[in-house]
Amino acid sequence: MPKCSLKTRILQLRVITCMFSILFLKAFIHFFVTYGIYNYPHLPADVLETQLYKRTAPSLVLHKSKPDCKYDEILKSTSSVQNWEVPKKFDDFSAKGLVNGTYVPEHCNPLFSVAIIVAYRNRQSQLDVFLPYMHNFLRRQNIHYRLYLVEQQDEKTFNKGVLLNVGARAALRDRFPCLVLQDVDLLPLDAGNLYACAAEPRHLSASIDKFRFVLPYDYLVGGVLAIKADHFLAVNGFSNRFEGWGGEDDDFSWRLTNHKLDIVRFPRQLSRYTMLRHRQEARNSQRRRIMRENRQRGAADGLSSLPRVAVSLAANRLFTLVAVRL
Ligand code: NGS
Repeated sequence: MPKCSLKTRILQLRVITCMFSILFLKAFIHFFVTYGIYNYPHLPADVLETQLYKRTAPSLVLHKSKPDCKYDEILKSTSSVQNWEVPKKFDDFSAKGLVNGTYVPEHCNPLFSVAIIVAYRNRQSQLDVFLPYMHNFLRRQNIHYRLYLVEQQDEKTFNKGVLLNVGARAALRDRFPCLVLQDVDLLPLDAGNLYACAAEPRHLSASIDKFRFVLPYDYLVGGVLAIKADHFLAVNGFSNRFEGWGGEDDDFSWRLTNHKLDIVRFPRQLSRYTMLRHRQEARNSQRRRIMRENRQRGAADGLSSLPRVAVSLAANRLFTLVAVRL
């Protein structure tokens, strides 16, 4: 066997070290470039309240004897739940003050009416955590709200866009000025994350534990989004064409941009969420094609072309059920 000279050995060692250094550097750069946005631009923390859209539903009865509700302390609150502290069971949950998923503060007149719309199917274990958690969270916020659970009750492929459009239609009929579109697997952790619309569409779930609390990309509006009812109408709601997982929210984001609407957010320390674990749904292999086609057609498909679906409304103490059969 030929013996390696010292020079060759050193050279070999250098090549290996060099290769490892390059690989390490590549991984390091990749981590920061593709990992998401840590310090995303947000509304100024000290003037959050001035940026919010103060409007209540015309049906809400206001009492002259009561003062207006206050929001400054809620917005300044630093109280936060750690994601591992989120209860998995609510044995002591009280539905006090709730009728059909609606809540009105008792001691003051709210300045915000918010319809919370949740597209849903077959995730009972998440719903069992979501409903009590959300009502406990929201009842502390001094807002008037109603929770619409829009359930797809057929065996066809899940169509979140259609469900959100149907839910929005119900909320618009109830003349809610602000809609919050919320995933059932997301729970807000910060008490200061006030469920209210801003002048521009507001992405609430900017900092999710699943993404290690960074925003994956700046045009993301999936998860939890608060949007004024008139903006939802102006962009023609969601596309009805996305079946299965993915794409409908990015398509909606494009609709917002196309209407020159900015996406605004609260600071990170008010925008944290925990995601309840679940199996990844089957991805819609057609989603990118549909997104391209929708852009060419200019959002003609949406709320205005909602397919004929069977819808029935039912009351439950914790939510208004909007049952949908496609
Ligand atoms: C993008 C999807 C969005 C989705 C987002 C986050 O890739 O619909 O991931 O998903 N866009 C497309 O597929 C085109 S998450 O990991 O939160 O389930 O909302």
